[in-house]
Formats: sequence, structure tokens, C-alpha cells
Amino acid sequence: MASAILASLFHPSEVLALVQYKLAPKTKYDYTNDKARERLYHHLNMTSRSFAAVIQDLDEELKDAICLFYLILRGLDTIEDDMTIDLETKIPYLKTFHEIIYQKGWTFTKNGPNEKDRQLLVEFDVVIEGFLALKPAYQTIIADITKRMGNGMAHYATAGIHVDTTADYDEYCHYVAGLVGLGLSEMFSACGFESPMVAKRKDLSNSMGLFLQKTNITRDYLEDLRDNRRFWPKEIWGLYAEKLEDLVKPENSDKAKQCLSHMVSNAMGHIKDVLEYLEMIKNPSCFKFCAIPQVMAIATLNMLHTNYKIFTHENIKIRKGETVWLMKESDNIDKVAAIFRLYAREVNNKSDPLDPHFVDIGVACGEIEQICVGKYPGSTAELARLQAGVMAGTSGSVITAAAVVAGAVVLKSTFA
Ligand code: D9A
Repeated sequence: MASAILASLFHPSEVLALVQYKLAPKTKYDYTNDKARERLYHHLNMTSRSFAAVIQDLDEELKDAICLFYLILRGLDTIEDDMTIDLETKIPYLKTFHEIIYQKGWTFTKNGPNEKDRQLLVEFDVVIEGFLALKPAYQTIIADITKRMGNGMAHYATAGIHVDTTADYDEYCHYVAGLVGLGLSEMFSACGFESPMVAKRKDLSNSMGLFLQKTNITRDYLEDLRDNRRFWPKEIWGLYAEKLEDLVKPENSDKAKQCLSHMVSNAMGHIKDVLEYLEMIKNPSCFKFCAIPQVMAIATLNMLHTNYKIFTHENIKIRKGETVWLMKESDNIDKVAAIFRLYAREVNNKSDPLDPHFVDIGVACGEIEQICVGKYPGSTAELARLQAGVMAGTSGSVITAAAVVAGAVVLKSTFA
């Protein structure tokens, strides 16, 4: 906590969000009367603490269905990601995973010891039990998406198949992330929380996945390279280097940064659809569930832009304070539009005019401003409020220091 506050020292709105988050009573989700359900949410918390809380805030009707969808996809992903499993073994599992989720008692112990979510598959029988207890409508949606994703993953896992063109890049990201957007939209419409239009707009649902996945792929360049996973499309990196791994060579640093801008520009192409999608979502718990990953992604893209560290450091993340502040600020379209405007301005301000993508990134940022002012006029007041918080940063650092000390005193007295 203290390190998070220090990292956000010059961002008082983040320090405030951190202290509020720390002092806020944690919603206790009681599953004690249902051991299997308790185990399910234990696994959910193990896979992603921050996002698990957002899923558990969903209205009851959708909560278990989306929890199980999340865990089933995480299971499939853990088999796809595991480079210790040979292709002959891996591909049949990917292609039949949509049948496996109907096999009571099925578990999987073939993951390598370092796979983060290995235990999830060792106890996958608990997930299958929960899945089989879901309404058939949700089972059908989850099984259909799992089938299409498994087959798409199997295709790109096949020897000799690479992400060469930007069309391949869009197709691969559709299989592993776009389909998730489509499946969730079908659930939102099927349960009546959202209009049937949400399920119909497959293009917008797909972009919800592609913006997240492309941000992750751009962020995880070094980690993926280390594990011999290559998702950056050759059509892009081939303009800047002979081989993808040449981008880490210090003598290629300018080319590497230009390639990074190209990847950032490509990902920003989905923001218009993301905002149009979020505008359709009316159920408050669904809105937060959909908006939080998207604002995390634009904050991450801003952190990545012109940041050469992605070629030298693995696992670079946005500040903890920033994530808590973003979760607090993502409860309606005006606030979310204001956040996208704020980060678009930061991205544009840090762009290097000599970078070949200075203009197309500038245009993308300009479009965000234009769309938001035109379609979400309420975002202007929200932006002013956010900027007041941010601007207080420089002159407010004294205030911040005082707030920190006060916060520490309160915390100490509270927990003494
Ligand atoms: C999502 Cl059911 C994901 N992915 C995410 C998380 O958000 C999306 C996996 C399974 C499900 C949902 C998501 C959330 C809300 C609406 C969506 C949506 O579409 C309408 O998916 C498109 O990243 C994984 C994919 C990107 C592959 C889809 C958010 C999440 N964040 C993690 C951070 C991380 O990097 O994993 O899981 C977290 O906050 O810990």
C-alpha cells in the first residue's frame, strides 16, 4: 500500500482513490453454504484479483455464468499458452475443449509446473460441475464460443502458421478475444439486461476484444519473445527490422520505437467502436464490467507509447493508484469518454513529430476528442473535474504529502 501511494505521490486523485479503496469496507461475498461455488470464486480470485471483484459485482442472474465463462476461457488459454506441451498433445485439447466442458469429473494435469493457472485445470471438475448447472441458454453460448476459439487457437498453434499480415493479426485477436466480446454480448441480450441490438452488433463486440488483446500483445513483447510466442504481425515489424527479435538490439532503438508507435496506432483504431459499444450498455453492473478493462487498456497504451522499456523490461504495468482511480471513475459513459479524452491528449502530447506515425496517432487522438465532444457532451465537465484532480498534482504535492501523512495516521489509528 505504501509503495502504491509513493508511486502515485504526484497524482493526488490516485492517492485519494487508494486511501478510499483501503478504507472502503470490502464487500464480503458469502459462499460458505455452497462449497463448490466457494471453490469457483476462489479460482476466480486466483486468476485476477482486481477483475474478480468486478465480476462478483455483476447482478446475480449473470454472475455465475460470466464467472464460469471466464474460468473456462482461462483454462483453454492455459493449455494454449503452455509451451511445455507438444503440439500433437495440445491441438486435440484445443479443438475438443468445447466438448470437454460437458464431461463430468474431467481434470487436466499435463501443464508445466510454472503455468500460473495450472491448479485451475487440476481442479477443472469443479468448473464443469458449475457449468452443467447453468441455464442451457448460457451453456450453448459458452460452448459455441469455446469451440470457435479452440479451433482458431489450434490453427495458429499449427507449425508454420504465423501472424504475418495485419489481417492475420485481426483474425488471431478475433479468435482469442473478439469472440469473448461476442459471447458476452449474447449473454447480456439473452438475459434481457441489454437490448437485442447488443448481441447483433458483432463488429462492436469484436472491437471490445481486439482493443484489449492488442494492448496486451503490444505490452508483452519481451515476455512473449522469451517464451517463443510471436504475435506482432510481420507486415508491421518487417518494416523496421530483419527479425522480430532484432528490435531489442540497442542499435535498432529508433526503429524499435517507430515499430512500437505503429503497433499503438493499430490498436487505437478500435477505440471508436469501444465507445459506441459502451454507449449501448444500460445495466450499471454490466457497464462497469465492460468499461473497466477498456479504460485500463487506454491507460496502458498511453504508458506504452514512446516507452522504450517494453524492449528491455518485462511485465510493465500502470500504477496501482491509477488502476484504483480508473475503477472508481468508470461508472457512466460521460466519465469513460472523459478518461479516453484525457489519455488521448497525453498520447498525442508525448508523440515524437519525427515518428512516421505522429500524424496517424494524432488523427486517432483528434477523432476521440471529436466523437466524445459530439456524442457525449457531458464528458467535457467530467474532463474538467478529472483535470482539476490531475492538475492539483504539481501544486498539490504538498497537499498530497499532507494527505499521505494524514492517511497514514488514520490507517495507523484504524488498525492499531
Ligand atoms: C474478458 Cl468473460 C476477458 N479478458 C480480459 C478481461 O476483460 C474481458 C476474459 C474473459 C471474459 C472477459 C471483457 C470484460 C468485459 C466485456 C468484454 C470483455 O467484452 C464485451 O472481453 C472482450 O482481459 C481477456 C481477453 C482480453 C482475452 C478477452 C479483463 C481482465 N483483466 C485482467 C488483466 C489482464 O491483463 O489479464 O481480465 C485483470 O484485470 O486482472
